[in-house]
Amino acid sequence: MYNQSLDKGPLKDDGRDQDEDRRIEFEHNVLAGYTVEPKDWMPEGYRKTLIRQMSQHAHSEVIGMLPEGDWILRAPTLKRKAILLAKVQDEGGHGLYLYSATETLGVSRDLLYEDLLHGRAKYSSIFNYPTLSWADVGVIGWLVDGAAIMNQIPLTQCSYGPYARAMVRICKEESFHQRQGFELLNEMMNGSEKQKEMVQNSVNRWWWPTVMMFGPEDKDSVHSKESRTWGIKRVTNDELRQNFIDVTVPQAEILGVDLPDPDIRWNEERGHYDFGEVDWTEFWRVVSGHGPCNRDRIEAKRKAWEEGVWVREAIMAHALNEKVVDRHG
Ligand code: FAQ
Repeated sequence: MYNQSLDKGPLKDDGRDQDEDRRIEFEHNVLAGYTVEPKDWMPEGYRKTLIRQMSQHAHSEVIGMLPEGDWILRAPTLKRKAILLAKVQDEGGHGLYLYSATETLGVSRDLLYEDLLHGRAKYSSIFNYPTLSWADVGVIGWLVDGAAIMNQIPLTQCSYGPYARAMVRICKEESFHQRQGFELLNEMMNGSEKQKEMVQNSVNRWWWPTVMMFGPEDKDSVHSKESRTWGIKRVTNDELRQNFIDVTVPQAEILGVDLPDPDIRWNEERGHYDFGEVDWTEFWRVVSGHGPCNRDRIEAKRKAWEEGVWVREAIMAHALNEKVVDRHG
């Protein structure tokens, strides 16, 4: 909903800090459920937090194309190749919606991308792990897209309109990805012993990195408090992680795979599954650039950026030419 009170121009100077008055009113309106649009007044911290989170999210989508992209040429059948191509293409599309939505906050896509290529911007830790077998493609769909949806559904209710609207479309596509990943694994689990082993091995490698995707525990999350005050984050990292585990354990049972955590068991009192200790040292090692594939991921993107110069120049020349033709008939 467009909120006029967020866009009413300078406040009367009654001796109080104008920005402080505006911030209080802003937070009040956001809590009341108003949607903030690009031209509305917003606190600088809100704008910066959104640029940080939305650009990290966009980078995650485009870096996320790489691990699965490695399997396009090796897909076992034409049908699987077509599905995988479409999925990777969807992820590129998600990156584009998210870069566009971030640009509405007054920052250029080129600048954001430069930050990624120079290691100044983060992207999701999960994409720094290698895809070693075909089963990894199914496990990324089932677990990684499953975790992404769990995190992104509350973002459809985010206070910033362009981000919330991008999330609606992205969630629809991600949920299709999650189901096709599950279907691929289900087929393998009904196949040969070797296929079943591949799936189990893949689940063993991807389970903990997926549980880490939701970010640090709430007690160590630096941005959660402000993000929740501003209606950016609606659900905490730990709540999302718990929800993900609660929905995924029964799915693993249906597939017939074991999750590599001996502490997972139903807790009647809490109404949730208990689970084991996350290795936060590994998480921070990967986030700080020392995961198995961090260097390769950035190198692949840098190479694509450099080799794509002529494409960007051609597109620009074509666009300018169209403009000249438009102007002169
Ligand atoms: N990886 O204070 P918090 C996908 C950083 S999309 C790396 O809790 P916040 C689609 C965090 O940035 C997956 N860094 O932070 C797909 C912060 O560092 P900073 C991406 C992480 O923002 C599927 C510091 O730790 N999804 O998978 C991670 O309040 C399949 C402290 O953390 C999104 O980006 C991490 N996992 O909460 C594609 C969703 N976690 O910035 C291909 C939007 C935390 O101060 C195939 N983002 N950090 O330097 C969010 O919801 C939030 O940003 C969180 C983190 C929940 C990720």
